[in-house]
Amino acid sequence: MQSYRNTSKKEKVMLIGVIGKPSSGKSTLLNAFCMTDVKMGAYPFTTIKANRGVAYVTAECPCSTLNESCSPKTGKCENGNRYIPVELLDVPGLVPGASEGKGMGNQFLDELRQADILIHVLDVSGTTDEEGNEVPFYEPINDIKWLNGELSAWIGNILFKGWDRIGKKLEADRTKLVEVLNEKLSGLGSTQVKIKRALMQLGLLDVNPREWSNDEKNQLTDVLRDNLFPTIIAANKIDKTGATEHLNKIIEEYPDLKIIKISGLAELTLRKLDEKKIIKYTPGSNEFEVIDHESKQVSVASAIKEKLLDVHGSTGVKQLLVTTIYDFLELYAIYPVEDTTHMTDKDGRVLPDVFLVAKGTTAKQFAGKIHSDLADRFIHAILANKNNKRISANHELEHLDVIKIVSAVK
Ligand SMILES: Nc1nc2c(ncn2[C@@H]2O[C@H](COP(=O)(O)OP(=O)(O)O)[C@@H](O)[C@H]2O)c(=O)[nH]1
Ligand SMILES: [Mg+2]
Repeated sequence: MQSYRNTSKKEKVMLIGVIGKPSSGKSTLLNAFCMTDVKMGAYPFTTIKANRGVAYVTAECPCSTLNESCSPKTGKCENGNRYIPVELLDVPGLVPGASEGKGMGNQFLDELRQADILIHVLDVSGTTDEEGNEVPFYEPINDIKWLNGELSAWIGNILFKGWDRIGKKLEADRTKLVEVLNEKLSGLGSTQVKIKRALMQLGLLDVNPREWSNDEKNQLTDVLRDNLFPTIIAANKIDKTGATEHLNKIIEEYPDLKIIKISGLAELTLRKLDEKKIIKYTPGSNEFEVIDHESKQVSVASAIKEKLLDVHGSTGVKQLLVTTIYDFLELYAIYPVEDTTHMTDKDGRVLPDVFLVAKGTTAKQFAGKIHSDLADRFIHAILANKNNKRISANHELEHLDVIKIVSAVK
């Protein structure tokens, strides 16, 4: 019997695509997200590539139950809070007509393929039109409608390309329906389960595909869009006059949307003032401490406090990330170790790794994420945070579990 010897395989970092019309505030939000008060680990300070950045979502660190501090390979641990990296992708150039090649067209849509989830940065101030031009009045709810329409059109173009020919083939052999549709959308992260679920939801599984109406085809692309590209709305520029009224209208019309109100600019400004040691600001907080009372910029921070923090409770930016990861994606933070007593890897490093995995992930599936063959040789696992309880392959892991996988010798 042998337990796994290392956890060095680089875990797949969650990728969040940040979309929205020009001037909605994508780059500002990305900058705010990716500014941290400590320069950390393996990642450079702000953006990795021109339009990519790393932000950190926090989780309780089990090291607080030990007498020793941990040594994270990525991120950091502060006051018992582990900072887990997630990647952000700023996707510019989305305008009405993008699915037909307008703006940056399909080039931008293609960038989205890699994203696990989308954040739609929506300018709820109502002062920029759909192309980002300043206007006296604009209804932000329109942006949700046309943007969803563009994503659907893009998916529909892929799905129904060459449909006449495919429809004929499928008519001859209907058992291939799910497989064929899945193949078409495999580049967008589809699975047969997702396709089948969408077809069942619309009652299309048993209908001859050649007889699907245009309405039914549109419904299918809409359902697939929501499945393949789950989206959370960041109602941005909430600091501006009139923004709350626009936001309320949106919530009334779309009560099921996931919306978080934010001010990316206020967050970026506070983080910059913190970096300059003018104030001490903790992201997510509704207040800050003034350090340099002489600085003229204190008045900028005070205005943000009065107009935003006191009214809305925070800038919303930290909450946006936390909600996206834990409530919306329902991810759990899992810590793999080798030695359950000391919670270390084979080199004696305390809690070096943490993985964000989907709720429902079993011990064996988790083993597969560490080493491709570890799942095959899986015998059982041990939960260091639960009195070394022994668990079997199908045991579903819980948030903050500390797990040792025990596997057969190769
Ligand atoms: N008042 C206010 N302005 C913002 C906010 N976020 C971004 N902006 C401004 O909106 C403009 C466009 O922002 P930018 O991040 O470049 O938008 P992008 O084109 O979506 O990347 C800039 O002038 C920003 O300062 C916000 O939360 N409040
Ligand atoms: Mg930009």
